[in-house]
Amino acid sequence: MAKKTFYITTPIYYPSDKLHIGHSYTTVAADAMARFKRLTGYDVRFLTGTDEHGQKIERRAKAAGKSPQEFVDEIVAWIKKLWQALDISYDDFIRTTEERHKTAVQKIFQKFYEQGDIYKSKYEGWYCTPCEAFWTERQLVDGNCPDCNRPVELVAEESYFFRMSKYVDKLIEHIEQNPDFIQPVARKNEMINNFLKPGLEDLCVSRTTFDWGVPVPFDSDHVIYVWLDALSNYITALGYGSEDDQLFQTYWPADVHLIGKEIVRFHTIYWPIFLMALGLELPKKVFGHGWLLLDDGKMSKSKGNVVDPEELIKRYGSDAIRYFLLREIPFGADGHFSEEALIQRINFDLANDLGNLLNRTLAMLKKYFAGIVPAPGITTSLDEELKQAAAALPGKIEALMDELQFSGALAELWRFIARVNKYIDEAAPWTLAKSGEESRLQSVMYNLLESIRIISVLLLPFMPRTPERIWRQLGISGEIHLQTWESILEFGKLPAGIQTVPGDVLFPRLELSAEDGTPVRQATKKDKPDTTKEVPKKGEEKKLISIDDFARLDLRVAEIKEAEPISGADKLLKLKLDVGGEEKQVVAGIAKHYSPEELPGKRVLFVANLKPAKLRGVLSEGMLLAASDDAGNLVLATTEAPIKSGSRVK
Ligand code: ME8
Repeated sequence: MAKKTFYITTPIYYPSDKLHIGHSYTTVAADAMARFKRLTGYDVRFLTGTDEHGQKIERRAKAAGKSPQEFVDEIVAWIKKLWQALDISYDDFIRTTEERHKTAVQKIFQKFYEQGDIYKSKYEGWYCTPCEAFWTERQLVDGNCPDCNRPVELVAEESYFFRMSKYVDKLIEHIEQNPDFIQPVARKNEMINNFLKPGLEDLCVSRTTFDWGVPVPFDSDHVIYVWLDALSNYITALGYGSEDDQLFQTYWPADVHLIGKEIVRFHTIYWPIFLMALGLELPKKVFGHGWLLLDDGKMSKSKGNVVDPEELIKRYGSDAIRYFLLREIPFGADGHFSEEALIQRINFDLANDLGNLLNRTLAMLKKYFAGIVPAPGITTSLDEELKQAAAALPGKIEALMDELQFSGALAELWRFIARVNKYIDEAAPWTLAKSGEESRLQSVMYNLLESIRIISVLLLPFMPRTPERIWRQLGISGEIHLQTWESILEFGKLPAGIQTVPGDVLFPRLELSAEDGTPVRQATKKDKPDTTKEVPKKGEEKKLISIDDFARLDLRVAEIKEAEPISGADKLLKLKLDVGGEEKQVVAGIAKHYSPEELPGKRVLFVANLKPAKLRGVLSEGMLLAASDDAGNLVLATTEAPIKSGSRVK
């Protein structure tokens, strides 16, 4: 039987500038969906590309001193590299400057003209060049573009017009009869109430005041309006209007056009009307997602490194970026992007929940079964509950993905990861090992490994690189049949007897460095799980730190040179220290225990790599170590015998 098809598209991007991380949002989401559908057995076609014509690009090229073609070629090459770095698995990349597209667009225009949908007249009105959109006086907001709020230009030129009004009633009927067509629902209501019900004006579909576009086939003074040109990409890329339209026959209508909310109008009004005029079916769904915002507003490339996708991928890796984009914001809503939020997701979700689960499990397996997957033994109701949760998971995730709820799907997967982590604590393998309950221990370890395998397969659409790293450690890297959707529908497909290979931590914990905002790894590769150590008992893990953690402290001997009170702060003293010839200033909460006079000359222990901070407006460049007891006594930590200031304390 032929596979079911699934055709998904992103918008085609303007190569007017390098893209920022917000642009990657649509494409990452579309890629996750395409991968999910491939995983679940669909014959997928995933299209993306670039929207290269129009006044905006022509002006940018001119400003850069390049021909438009030269200008777009460079940016398009950069965009393709970016998609590669983000593991975007598109099947086709269409450029509107390609012959296959231009010829088909001209045929479409010709057909409209011949059937009387297009007529020639004169356009007088407003034009927003950044949005490439026409507006009437009535639609402007404070004289600016209602979409992007930027100034508009008055345009008066001879144009061809498309008779939109002819199709309005049919479109309203279609939207009302197909509740899934425009998603989320709020956007559907906006289209009907704000644009369709008030009546549609005919649309200007050609321009004469610049050249960078597809020429109108029968009137070379005109180029085709860039949105008519661009929207057609969804069918020209399938060979519509060419001799070989096999792909079009196979994949049209699209299952979903994924787009940002500001271009919903073009995709749910103009595009369906053009399709109706061509006598073609409409896409099944148009989903308008929200925007990724910065704390100080809308994203733009001018905001620098924080939004530069290349830089972010270099710092954090593409899987972490993809995870953040898909997990952080419910698809449809606006959300905020910040590096702090990204690092939190990496530390909590990826390093703690997921990475730790793998490390703990493999460390225990090494200790109890020499790293070899055991056959399950005695089963309890605790195991049954875990297996049921695992069995229900693929179905739940599929339902959420069908609603394009990426964040919900990941939340569901992470609920299961939390469940498995809790299972470790509940089943307490270390207790089973101590009391010699071998058969029970086998079951627990097996269930953990099989759960991790299920998790890894479900991660594939979202984070395409991480599963392979997990499979290598599980020892199933080449075992394709253990990496499929079918293999996770039933619990227990992981064969016993496999030798696991514990490796690097999946996601080292990170923190933002104070100086330039670049992330610092808190853990290093050397933190590979040390499987020779006792597995800590429940509750103990959090209290212990490794020698590497301790080594991150820069402790020094310092000599107090001066001390003085801080006015208005009766607990604080301002101290001047000598640390191996370097002067440091510290604010210390010791005024109740030491008078300023008795301090100079004391050699104390000083934390030299603490982030500087201001206390009561006074700069403090570190911290003194002191001991205090429950009775409220406090003494400074000093060296047992005199030693040079600046000496390292280890
Ligand atoms: O609109 N957050 O191209 P484009 C989320 N060429 N999404 C964002 C975003 C942000 N901060 N900034 C941009 C065009 N996007 C047309 C499309 S389709 C026939 C023609 C999304 O390069 C935006 O919503 O301006 C849109 O979906 C996509 O990036 C491309 O934007």
